Amino acid sequence: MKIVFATNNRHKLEEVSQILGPAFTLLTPADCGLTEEIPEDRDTLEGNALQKARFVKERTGYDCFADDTGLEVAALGGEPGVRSARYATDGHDHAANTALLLKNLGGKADRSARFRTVIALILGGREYLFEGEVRGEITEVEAGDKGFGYDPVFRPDGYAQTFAELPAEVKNRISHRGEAVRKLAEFLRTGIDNK
Ligand code: ITT
Repeated sequence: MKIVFATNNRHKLEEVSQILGPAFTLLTPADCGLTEEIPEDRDTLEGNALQKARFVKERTGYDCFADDTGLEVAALGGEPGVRSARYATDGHDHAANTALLLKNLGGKADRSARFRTVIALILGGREYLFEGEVRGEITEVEAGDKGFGYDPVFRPDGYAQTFAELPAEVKNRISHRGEAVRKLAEFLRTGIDNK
């Protein structure tokens, strides 16, 4: 099955295509001739995921899905949350975002956090949402060079290593995105929304 993934993040593209496996071929906005930046200025993950998917559907005519993900840190009142990509700057500066997170958490005893992903799918004129989350802790220092974004400082519950130290297969098996993408895949295969 061919489906358009409304993302400009190549790390996400790689993860999602690994999770979906060979039965699905993912097309990017660029593959559909769309080079404009995809807007994401809503104040919830659901709002942003729908905004991205609707933008690509309107511009290209293709059914598609989009992922919006946030890191929610308890001691920071759920921040950076929906602003995870733009926490430190207007851009997607992963190093600056991570440094700011560690600084803001300095001295706090509670380092619990979760990643949450919302996927919006537009198919046959209808919209569907799928969610996934993983709970864990923000480490004191960065560790590992796999993954992307906040992975070097996120240690999932039940593991001694960060997402950036764990093999991609392990991250994909237990992650926020893994859970949401498997729900999406199940729906695409069977037509049953098990959200
Ligand atoms: P899109 O083109 O799909 O919008 P994006 O990078 O803007 O890509 P999001 O807004 O969903 O993606 O993600 C917000 C930020 O959260 C992202 O820039 C990363 O820094 C971080 N992030 C998302 N998923 C992550 C993951 O699995 N591990 C670590 N950090 C992640």
